[in-house]
Amino acid sequence: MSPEQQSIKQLLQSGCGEFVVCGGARNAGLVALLEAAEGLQVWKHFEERGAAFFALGRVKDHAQPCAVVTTSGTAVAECLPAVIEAFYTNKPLIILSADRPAEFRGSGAPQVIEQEEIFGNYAARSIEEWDGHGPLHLNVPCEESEISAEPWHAEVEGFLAKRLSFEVRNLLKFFDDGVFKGIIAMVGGLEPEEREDVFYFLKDLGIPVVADINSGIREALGDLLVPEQTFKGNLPGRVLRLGEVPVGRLWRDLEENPAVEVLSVCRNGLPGLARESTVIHAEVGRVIRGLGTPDAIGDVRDDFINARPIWSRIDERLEALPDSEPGLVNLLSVYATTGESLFIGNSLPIREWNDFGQRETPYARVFANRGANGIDGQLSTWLGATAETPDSWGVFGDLTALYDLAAPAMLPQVEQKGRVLIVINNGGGQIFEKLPRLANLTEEQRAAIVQPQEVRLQSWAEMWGMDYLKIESREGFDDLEAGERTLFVELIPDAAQSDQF
Ligand SMILES: Cc1ncc(C[n+]2csc(CCOP(=O)(O)OP(=O)(O)O)c2C)c(N)n1
Repeated sequence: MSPEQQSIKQLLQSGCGEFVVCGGARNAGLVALLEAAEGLQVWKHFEERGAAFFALGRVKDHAQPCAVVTTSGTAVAECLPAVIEAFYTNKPLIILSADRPAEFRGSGAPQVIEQEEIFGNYAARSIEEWDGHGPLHLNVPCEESEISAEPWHAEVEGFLAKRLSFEVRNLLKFFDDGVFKGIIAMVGGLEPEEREDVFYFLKDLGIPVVADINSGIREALGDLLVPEQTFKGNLPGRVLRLGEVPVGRLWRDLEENPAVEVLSVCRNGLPGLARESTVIHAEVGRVIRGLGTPDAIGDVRDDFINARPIWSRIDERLEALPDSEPGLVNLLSVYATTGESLFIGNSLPIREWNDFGQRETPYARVFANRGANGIDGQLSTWLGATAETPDSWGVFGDLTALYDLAAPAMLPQVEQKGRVLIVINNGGGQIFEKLPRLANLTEEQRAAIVQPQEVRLQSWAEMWGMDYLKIESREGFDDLEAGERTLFVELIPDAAQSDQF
């Protein structure tokens, strides 16, 4: 058996039946083998960075491993950002890279780089070392031999991730140690299979909840949901964090307030804070199921009552400034409920959705990439995560979209019916305008960070065959109707209203 056949066999045995191939001369044998196989899903892309993010999206969609197949050289290095994202979110993303045979190493021969340990601590380096959760890198030395194109039948075996251990004792203790100074839950991104358990658990506890849009439960929480502004200058004694690190300001404030006790239950086992706190490293749903039905705690500090006037002030302002960025995001959040899935790309839209999005109707499926907070590869991940889902909505900032301009190359291979790609074009990285630290900088200094831009995105839509709609006000939404092709919506908020808001 050739090294190519050997590596593919190993992947099939570990449950990987899906591949994103980026062709080259060195990996031609691997690509040809995969193309000739029956029973595998094979996607094609020319750009390895996007391909790796697309593969990560596939993992998010069906919770099975997916492999990117690259040629040798810098092609392998292009996968690093997606590998890092997969590492911090514990996703089985596999990089199958073709390498020159061992004797070429260090020779400086064409397209020979040090590939063996290129992903450092971010990826396991053999099937034996891999626990089935995070990234895996298989580097395959390939000879320049004959390429066989014989059809063959691929048998994919069941994916058996080796489960992580978990602990419920710490969680029980956290509640038993007294909650008289107030306890709240902060819920970051959750996996789809964790959502129901977390939702009923929080309902039983009855404590105030600050929930991110990518938790998937924000709109279902009803009165338990409080705006994070409730806790400005009024921090609770304890915070129970479930899932990924929450996106908003409140989590950052906890860094400077070590008196607030924080317990995190999360899949990557990382505290998300540089100061002391406690972590339970586990799948959130499993720990919660292990607890059984908890006793109700409720709101011990009137936080629910304090939340009401804040919600109504927000609603008043949304009405008064309808064409501001929050105003348009609010209306977008209503339209997006008609979709089958929602992906939100970068920090500012997530924060705006948390604070200003509608609070009544849950979304069918919600995704985001929040492992390493990169603005790279976001469109590619979205297309991978929703490749088979009609009526998928994706929301991105303008710089985030500009970062992944080649992503629509995958459109002909994915479901396009009812697909809506929204770019909030506010002319640069507006999240930086919100940072108090930057308020005192000169115009030039600020511009160097915000990176203002005036790119016209209509021609990008044309280039990739997408339908185009520009929306600059609430009324503009009347024309929003998705069709057979992807609809690209350029959402341009009124800058003056946004400032006023
Ligand atoms: C790969 C990468 N480079 C740089 C950053 C730093 N960064 C965070 S947000 C941001 C700006 C995003 O701008 P845009 O997509 O226009 O969204 P907006 O903030 O305007 O909503 C940048 C550059 C990052 N997170 N990831």
